[in-house]
Amino acid sequence: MLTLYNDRHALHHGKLEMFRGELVPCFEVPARADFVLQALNDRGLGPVESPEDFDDAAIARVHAPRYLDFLAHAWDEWVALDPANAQRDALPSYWPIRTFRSDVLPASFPARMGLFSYDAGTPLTAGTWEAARAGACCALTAARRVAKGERAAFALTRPPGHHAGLDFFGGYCFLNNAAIAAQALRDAGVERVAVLDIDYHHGNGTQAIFYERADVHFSSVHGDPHTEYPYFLGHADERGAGEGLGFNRNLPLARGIGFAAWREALKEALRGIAAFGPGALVVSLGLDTFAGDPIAGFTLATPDYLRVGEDLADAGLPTVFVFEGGYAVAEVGVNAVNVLDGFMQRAG
Ligand code: Q9C
Ligand code: ZN
Repeated sequence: MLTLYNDRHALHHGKLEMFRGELVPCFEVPARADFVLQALNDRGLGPVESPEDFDDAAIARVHAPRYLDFLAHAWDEWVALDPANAQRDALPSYWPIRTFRSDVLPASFPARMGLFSYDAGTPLTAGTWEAARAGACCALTAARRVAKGERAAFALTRPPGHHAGLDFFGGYCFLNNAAIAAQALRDAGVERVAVLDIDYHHGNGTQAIFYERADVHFSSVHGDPHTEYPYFLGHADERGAGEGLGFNRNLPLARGIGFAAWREALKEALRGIAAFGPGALVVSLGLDTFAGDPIAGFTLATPDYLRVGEDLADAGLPTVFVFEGGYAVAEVGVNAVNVLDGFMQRAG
């Protein structure tokens, strides 16, 4: 399978995230993508190519201008607060929750960190903008190649994207690569695009971006938000709104379930996607459904990912894969490549 590899991903390298009252080492580390690239090479599942460059307009099809402007300058503003900040990552501490205003842009940088985020687990670092921007270009290149007739393409990039919304970061995500790819497919003339999110965590950002639209269907199989991150979105009764009513589908599953139950939910999601009749599919490929994942709760095993790839190929759609979560670092490469390998073997 054609892979587009963002070789600038390691410019985003968070040190610490807030977890249960203390700062702990980040789970979302550069080695994750390195292991996937290694596994691709080991399997001989090439070619691996460099992304093309795109201007900000393609990214601004999904994200708000004031948010992109904030991200582009955030690190410089952080260091301007205190030169010693160059040695530590920026994390938010103040959020405009219900009853506060979010229409007035604060002059204070810490206030804007909160305005444009929703958790304290997503450090912003010196190279975050460059890495994330190159990641969006990676997803855009994958979408362009699929729009031009490639059966499938894999955007291998980090930081991940599916928790990032129109104007917020969180869940280790800054730019929503899957949403950017889906919008690019629409803009290339594909009338209906489906996004299927199989990361352990609900893709709240992607859902929100397309929630009122009938041209992009979003389906997600994930840990039940009653107990699992991101907690405040991803319930089964979220079906879309306005023109988008009926084009959003959540299949939350209890923590601890195994592959058989998970696969039934995947097949149910694929039936809904088939009924939608899309011209292309974007897969938010999280591998944190793996039994060994340190921050998630499903129990998929490494060979199961071959079956996942086969099921996705059976949808018969031009497909863009976008790398999302998966924190069992030593296994994430083989698990990801099993999906892609299973897909290509089935697709022929
Ligand atoms: N200390 C993605 O998989 N924190 N994001 C959970 C762990 C947030 C996951 C608690 C998890 C975000 C792309
Ligand atoms: Zn995840």
